[in-house]
Amino acid sequence: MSYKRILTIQDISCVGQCSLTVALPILSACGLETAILPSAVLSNHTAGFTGFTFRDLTDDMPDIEKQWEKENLKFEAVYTGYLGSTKQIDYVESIMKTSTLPGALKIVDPAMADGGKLYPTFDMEYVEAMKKLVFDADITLPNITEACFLTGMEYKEEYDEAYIDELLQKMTDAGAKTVVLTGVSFAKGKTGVMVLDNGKKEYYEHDKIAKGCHGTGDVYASAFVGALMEGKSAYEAAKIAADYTVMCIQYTQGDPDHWYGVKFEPLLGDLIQMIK
Ligand code: PXL
Repeated sequence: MSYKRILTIQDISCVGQCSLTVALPILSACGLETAILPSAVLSNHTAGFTGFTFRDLTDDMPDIEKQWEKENLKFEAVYTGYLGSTKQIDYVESIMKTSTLPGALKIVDPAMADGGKLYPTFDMEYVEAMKKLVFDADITLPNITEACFLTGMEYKEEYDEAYIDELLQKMTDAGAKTVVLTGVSFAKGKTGVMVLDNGKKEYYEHDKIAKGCHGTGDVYASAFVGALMEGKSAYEAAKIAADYTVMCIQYTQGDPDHWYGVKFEPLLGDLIQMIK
């Protein structure tokens, strides 16, 4: 079995089962040496708690990058999620150049919006900066809201396949390579993922279990990256990640105290089985 070293850059939400507290265990369970670069430290995520603390770690990044350069530390892939600031995006772009091995994969989850709205810490300046990162990446995993912000297309709750095709076309025109568009639903009670890879479009549909479960975007993206790095194609990885995320939502459902994230840890063994 290959043993790969990946870097993931996203926030530490101390409580809330999202970003690094999800990515690190999932990527490690998939067999990857996982280095982390925290973009910010929050007391908890920003969706649904009464407030949150936020320590931006942007200014630490250039020194971390210099130190890694001095040690000649290089990664076979970089996977980014929720970032701390607009300025940070420039630093992340630089790290993607200086800290990668030749042929390293750049995987960008824009992680900035959902349900037609930006998350509370972001504005349009951030969206503009994020465009560079997304359209320069090898693979990006936006949800429909994020793809709309990135392309300027109108966000719709109800749509048909022509709308999704236009969204994918606009992403491609702007420079996107492989696009894994999440939360694409054509039928009541169903949702799925549309994968555009090497000009080929494939859709994987599954049951829609609950509305807007927190942290599932990060569970999905992390499982996708884990499966991809273990040699699956983008479509296979998208399917595995969808099946795993659905299992996690099902496992969490019915526990009203667990509204802030999904119980993904007890099902890591199932994810590993799906990948092997
Ligand atoms: O899951 C995305 C995410 C990551 N990090 C923080 C968030 C969110 C979503 O709200 O608030 C801090």
